[in-house]
This record gives sequence, C-alpha cells and structure tokens, in this order.
Amino acid sequence: MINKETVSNLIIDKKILGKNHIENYNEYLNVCYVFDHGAVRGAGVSICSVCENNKNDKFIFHALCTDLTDDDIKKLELIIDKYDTTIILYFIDKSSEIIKQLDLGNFHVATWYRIFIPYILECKKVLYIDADILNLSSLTDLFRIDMENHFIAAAPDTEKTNRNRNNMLNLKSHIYFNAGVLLININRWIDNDCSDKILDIVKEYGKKLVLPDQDALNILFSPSGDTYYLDKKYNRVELWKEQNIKEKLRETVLLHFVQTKPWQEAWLYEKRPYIENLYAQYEKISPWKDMPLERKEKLSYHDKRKRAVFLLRKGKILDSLYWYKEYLKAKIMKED
Ligand SMILES: [Mn+2]
Repeated sequence: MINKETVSNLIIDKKILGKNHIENYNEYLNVCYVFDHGAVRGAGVSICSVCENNKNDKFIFHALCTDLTDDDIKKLELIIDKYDTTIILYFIDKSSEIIKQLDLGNFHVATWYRIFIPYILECKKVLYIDADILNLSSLTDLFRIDMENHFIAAAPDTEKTNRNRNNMLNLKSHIYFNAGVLLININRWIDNDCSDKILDIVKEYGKKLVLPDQDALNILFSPSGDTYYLDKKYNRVELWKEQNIKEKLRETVLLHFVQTKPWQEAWLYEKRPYIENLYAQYEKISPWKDMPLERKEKLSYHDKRKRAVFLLRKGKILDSLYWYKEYLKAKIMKED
C-alpha cells in the first residue's frame, strides 16, 4: 500500500533549508526534484535557473533524496542564502520494502521516487522536474494551467520514442509523454490511489517497463483526458534534432538534457549547437562553479571514438590516435 502513512515511513530524515515557518504551501509555487549525490549538481544548477528566471514568484523547492554528502547540503544552503528561498530535503530509505518492489534492476531505483511526491507535499499542485533540466524563462503560465479534470500535465516525447514505446506496451492511440516534467494534481492522484495502481503495473509488466517509471506512468495515464498535454517548450528533448534550433530554443521554457549530461566531460564530444555553453553559464553562478567536468569511470566504445574525434579537432594527434586505438580495441572486444 502506498499512502501518506507508508510514505512517511520511507522518510528517514527531513531538513528544511531556509524559512522555517511556512503556513500555507499553496501560497508558493512548489517545485520538486529527486536526486542523489550523482545528480545534486544538475539539480542545484536547475534550482538556480528557476530562481534567476522567476524573480517575481515565490518558490519552495522540495527534493526526495538519498546519499547526499555534507558538502552537497552546504552548497544547497548557499543557494537559499543567495536567492532567499526554501529547499526542503526528504531523505528516502532506499532499503525499504516498497522501494525493493519497484527495483527492476535496469535503472537507478531513485527514478521511482517521483511517485511518492503526492503523499509527501502539502499542496494542491506540484511541478516535478528532472535534475537534468534547465529553466530558461517564466514558469507562471505553466502553474496557471487548470488541472481540475486531469491527473498530470506532461509534454509528448519524441516521435521515435512515442512510436517505439507505444508499440512495445501495446498502447493504442496514446501520445507517449516524457516524464521529466510533470505537473501533478495531488488530490486527484491520492483520491484515485495512483501510486498503488503503479505498483500493480510493475507487478504485471515487470521488465517490459524498459523506461521504468515513465512507461508505468504512460500506461496508467493513457485513458483520454487523464493527461493534459503541454507544449513541447515545457520539456524540450533532443533540441539538436529540431529543424529550427535557434527559434525552438528561444521559445523553450524547460530544456531537458537527455543522454549526455552537460556536466560530464563527454558533453564536449557531442554536437549541441546553440546550447554548448548554456548549462555552464548557469553553473558559473551556482555553488558548483569551478567544479571540473565529471569523467565517466568506464567509457563505452562510442565514448572512446568521440573522445578521439574531439582530440583530433583540438590538434592533439597523438592523444587522438591513442583513443582511436582504444576505441578499436573495445569495439573488437565488443564492450558496450
Ligand atoms: Mn532527464
């Protein structure tokens, strides 16, 4: 059973950074993230981007988290000082029974934490955002959407994902949405026991949920009218594949860095016109400034090839040859 009581038992600690006395959460715009130490950097920069681009609105940031270091929390405190805002951390016990039931072994289990949000937050509406999303302009209109007759609002995923996932999951005439941005109608979710229904879907589909929580949410909210479809500007994925990149970027409100993350070294190897430095600009004004790009411990052979090409473009021919050799070796050994 997933309800307020069982979810409150999942929370092993709660920390409020910032204003301590919030009487009515509905007077604020509530934004929720899910992160661990690996994703706090992206989420922290994302919070800064919201603060920078929404100076006329009052926010409370919530985060369902695990495995944060003291330094992570110190950095989050610097954000609340700079922007005079509030961040509430709910530490989730990842060894609990419910979490084990959700763990299909294919993705980081924290991806499921978002389904607990409605049972934790004391407000009517919450905007869930992935840690790999930057906000580029005002969120006021998004929060104004009338959610009365819908469970969630979400934006359609790419054509390719839409086709593939609907086929695999046998969803007819459904528009497959990306779960990186979800505006949630909390009361409607709770009144209809949505999280329990998601648990049932996990039992029924198991590993068929290749994109675990996102597939489950799409199955649950596939009946017509359950989902309010947002314009793609509220969750822009694969911007680099668009026709008019510049124009699309100009109207984008929430930019989703799917695949390679802009805080990873591999970001340098990708072709990402107009947004190569966008994340770095926000990171520069955040407590994560000066942090070196993250280097993956294990490079795939694709990564090795991309690194070789990158070094060649920089004129580092010997280094490039070294990585090209590594790439060929890995490819022959069929590493992935
Ligand atoms: Mn994401």
